[in-house]
Amino acid sequence: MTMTEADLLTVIEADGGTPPDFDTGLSDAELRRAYRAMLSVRAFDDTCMKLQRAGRIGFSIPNRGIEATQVGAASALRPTDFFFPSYRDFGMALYLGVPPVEMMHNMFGDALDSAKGRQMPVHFSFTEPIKYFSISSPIGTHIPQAVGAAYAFKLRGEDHVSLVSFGDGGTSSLGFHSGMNFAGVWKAPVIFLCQNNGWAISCPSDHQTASDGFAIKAAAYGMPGITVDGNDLLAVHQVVSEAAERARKGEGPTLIEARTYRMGGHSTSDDPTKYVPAEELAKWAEKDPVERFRRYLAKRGLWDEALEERLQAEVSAEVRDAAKVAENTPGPGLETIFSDVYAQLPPHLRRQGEAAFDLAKRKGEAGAGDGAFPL
Ligand SMILES: Cc1ncc(C[n+]2csc(CCOP(=O)(O)OP(=O)(O)O)c2C)c(N)n1
Ligand SMILES: [Mg+2]
Repeated sequence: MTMTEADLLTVIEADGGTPPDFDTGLSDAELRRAYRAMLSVRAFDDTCMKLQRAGRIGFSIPNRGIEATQVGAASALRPTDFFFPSYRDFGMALYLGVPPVEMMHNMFGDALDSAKGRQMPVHFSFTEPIKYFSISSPIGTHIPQAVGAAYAFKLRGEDHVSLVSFGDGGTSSLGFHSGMNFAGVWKAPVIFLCQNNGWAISCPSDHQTASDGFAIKAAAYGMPGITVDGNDLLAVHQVVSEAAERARKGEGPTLIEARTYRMGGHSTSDDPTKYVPAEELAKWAEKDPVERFRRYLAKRGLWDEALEERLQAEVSAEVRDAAKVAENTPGPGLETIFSDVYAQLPPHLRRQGEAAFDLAKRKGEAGAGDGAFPL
């Protein structure tokens, strides 16, 4: 990709400074809340990695390095907007007030998981306090869903927007192209947030496309395309705010490419040391989004060591307690296999279910870890 760093929309300089008179659009309380949310992502992420390594959960997805994109985008929208996130978007939920324990119920797939244990870990879905659509494992299939929802807002005269988040690899999916095309034609109020984090599992992002980056693809679908520094929370906040404003005014969709970096493996099943060049990782570690935002807050007089200690203690305790609660919550009952599927269960399934429940009563249900996790 020939686009250079100088072409990126950036606000926070390396030393934490910003251009004179730059208006963040966020209050001091919101800026601190954004910082806390990024720390919360790290705590949640680290805890899930340890839980998986200890064999207490089956799977997780590292979020390290991309916190500013997630939180910057969430901070630009309203809780009434609709989110169609990727599996690597812990920060959107955490910034907008989803309690970590609700996310942990999904990680453990327990009886209080909103999907009743039918989804993989990191496949969150919430209706409160935000509209957070169930994560789709197949890459890109949620993109047309977000466009459909946005078109529905337009038809109903509602001023919500939908934000759909996906990776650099996601731009190679059919869902990306059909979603972008429909959104452009319908002028649907949707924001396409492509998180270019350098990798799609072990495929580097410059093997993903022959075009100069991903934002350029917007032109073919008749919408603006913007490339932003994804490790800069304020820059992401600014471009997502502008895209939301355009969408609410009826001016249609925007494609945003946030340049960031996955500072961990693809998932807990991956060993990135096999393919990520150590010097590349070290280069991006210098641009760590959390440290950069911390320097910004310190320059503004909104951060000090005491605050750091307090926030770190709060987020670690919150995540630790959440894991304890979820681990001690029983698994979903066997009968939930059939709940939420049919208004009226067909007789042949009822018979099969009764036979299975009877067998479980006589022999006992399968326990956690009886089957090897397939991924
Ligand atoms: C249709 C489809 N093909 C392949 C996969 C396997 N797969 C899971 S994640 C992934 C990489 C996606 O990369 P990207 O879109 O850049 O997102 P990232 O993981 O970097 O956040 C692939 C290929 C899948 N889930 N769905
Ligand atoms: Mg990627």
